[in-house]
Amino acid sequence: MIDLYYWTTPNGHKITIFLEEAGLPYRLKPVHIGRGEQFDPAFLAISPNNRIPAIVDTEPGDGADPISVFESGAILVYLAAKTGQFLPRDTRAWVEVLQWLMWQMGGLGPMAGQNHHFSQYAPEKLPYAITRYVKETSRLYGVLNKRLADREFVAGEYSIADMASYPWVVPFERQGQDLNEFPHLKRWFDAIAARPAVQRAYALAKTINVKPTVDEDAKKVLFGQDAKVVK
Ligand SMILES: N[C@@H](CCC(=O)N[C@@H](CS)C(=O)NCC(=O)O)C(=O)O
Repeated sequence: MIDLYYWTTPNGHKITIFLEEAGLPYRLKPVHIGRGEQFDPAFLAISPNNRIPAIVDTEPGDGADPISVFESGAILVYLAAKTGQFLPRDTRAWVEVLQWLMWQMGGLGPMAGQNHHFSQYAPEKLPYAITRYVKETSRLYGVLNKRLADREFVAGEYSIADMASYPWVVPFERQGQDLNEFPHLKRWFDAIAARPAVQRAYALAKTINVKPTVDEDAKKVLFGQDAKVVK
């Protein structure tokens, strides 16, 4: 069984998409990050970076102790290895998927996250910061659009690279982006959105939370963290 420590955010959706696609049994363990549940010592023992998602695989297959994994990219790789799905074994196909997964983890996710922060949440409207991250998001959408011009999915067959990127494109309007400017990306986005497993993952999120995670109370919890929060 996979215990998924989860909230209804893009990095959380990546993992419910995988689990729904693979049909792997799992239990959701909601961690309300707007209320500070990510600082619970029991959660920090699993996820030392005080972020969701994290998983505990209670039956790792080797008969030994449960395995816990944090960082959404590492979780996707772990689950792909466990199930033999969505990450090919052949070296060339494997590295193709991994490099696009890392591109999402190091680029699209963090840049779109900063975009959300400065465009919507920062108490001051800082034009330099907003412009920087809206433009960087646009550049990254451009990279993905070009990549998708002559292929159906990001890297070979539908893979964990697609599952990682899709949830970060869902809030495109909040990121100041117009998908019509990126026709190949839009075609891919619509195809992923139509997948039954993806629809189940997003429907499941609605059973956990339908309110915006970042309300005024949550801002006090989420922003301005320093080393004290993990002591
Ligand atoms: N690189 C991490 C980022 C995870 C992350 O930023 N998670 C956010 C929600 S999407 C979170 O848990 N935030 C809690 C906090 O900021 O305290 C991953 O991909 O797993």
